[in-house]
Amino acid sequence: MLCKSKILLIYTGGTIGMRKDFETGALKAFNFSKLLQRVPELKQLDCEIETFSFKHPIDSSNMNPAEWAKIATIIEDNYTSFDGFVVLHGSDTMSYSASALSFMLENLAKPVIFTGSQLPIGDLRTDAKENLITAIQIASLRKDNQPVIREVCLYFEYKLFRGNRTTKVNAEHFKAFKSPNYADLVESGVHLKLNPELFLPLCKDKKLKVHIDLDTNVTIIKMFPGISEAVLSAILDIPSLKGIVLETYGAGNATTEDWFLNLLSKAIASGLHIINVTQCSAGSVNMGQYETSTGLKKIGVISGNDITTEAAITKLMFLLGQKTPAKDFKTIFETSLRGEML
Ligand code: ASN
Repeated sequence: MLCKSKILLIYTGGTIGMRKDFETGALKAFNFSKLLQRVPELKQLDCEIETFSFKHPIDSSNMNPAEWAKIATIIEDNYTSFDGFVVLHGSDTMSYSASALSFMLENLAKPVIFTGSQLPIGDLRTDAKENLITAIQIASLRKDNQPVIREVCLYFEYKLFRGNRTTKVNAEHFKAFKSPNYADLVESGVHLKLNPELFLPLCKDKKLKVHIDLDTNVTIIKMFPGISEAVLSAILDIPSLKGIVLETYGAGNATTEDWFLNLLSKAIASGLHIINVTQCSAGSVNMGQYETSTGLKKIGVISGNDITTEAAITKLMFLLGQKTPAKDFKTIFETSLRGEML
C-alpha cells in the first residue's frame, strides 16, 4: 500500500503570519495556530502535515546563523520521520537562509522548501495560500516511493527555484524572487511542470550530515567608483576578519590603482580569503577577460564564478566554520558543493 507523504511545516515567522499592531500600525509576527486556521484548504491535501513553530516567530531581518542552526537541527531531529520539510520564512532574507541551509545540510535526500509571502495570510488578496499549498504539494511529490526533490529550494509565485541560486528582487511584487543564473526547477500552472534534468543528483547511500558551525568573521564590500583607500584599509585592518565577498563590476572587474591592488594583495598574503562576485544581477566573473581583472587574478583572489552574493557569503561562513585548510580554500570555494555555481 502506498502511504501518504509526511510533511513537517516549520514556521519561523515572516509576513505570511503577520498582523498589524494596533498601536503602531506596523506588521508583526503572530501565533502559528491562528495561521493554520486561516488555511482550511490544507486538510484537502493528499499528505499528512505536522507543524513546528519557532517559540518567538521573527521578521526575517532578524535571521542569523543561530536561527539557521535551529532550522537545521529541527530538520535533523525529524529527518527520518518525515518525507519533506516546508520552511515558512520572511522573504527579506529568505535567499540567505536557503543558501545557508543548502551548505549546512550535506547529503540531503529529501526536499526542504522555503516559502513565505508578500501579504499576510489573513489579507484578502494574499499570495500566501498559493505559495504554501503548492510548496507542500511539491514537497510531497514521490516517484518509486522516493522524494522527487532532494535539495534546498525556494518556492514563490508559481516557481520552484534552487534556493542557493535565488535573490530577492522586488519588495512589492508577488514575483519577489529571481534565479538569474539557473533555470526554474518546477513551474506551477494548470499542471506542475517539472524540469528533472535540473535537479541535483541523488546522494545515494550517504547519511545526512548537519553542520551548524558557521564563522561570521566575514563581510561584503561593494565596489563603487570613488571607493577610498581609507575605507578599504580600515575594513582590512579588522583583526578578526577572515573573508570578504567583493562585489566587483561586470565580469569581475575593479580599479587597477596601485593602492587598491596592494591592499588586497597584502590582505591575501596575511591569510584573508577574498571572493570575487559580480554586482550585476546575472552573468559571471571571468578574471583575466579584461585588464581590469588580471591583477586580481594574479594576487590570488578567488573566483565566485556565477554565484549570488547570498550564496557566496554563506558559503564563506560555512567553509570557515568547517576550518577548511588555507591551502585548499580557493580550490574548494571554486568548486560547486550544492549546485550553487557552475
Ligand atoms: N519583513 C518581512 C520578512 O522578511 C517581509 C516578508 O516576509 N514579505 O520577515
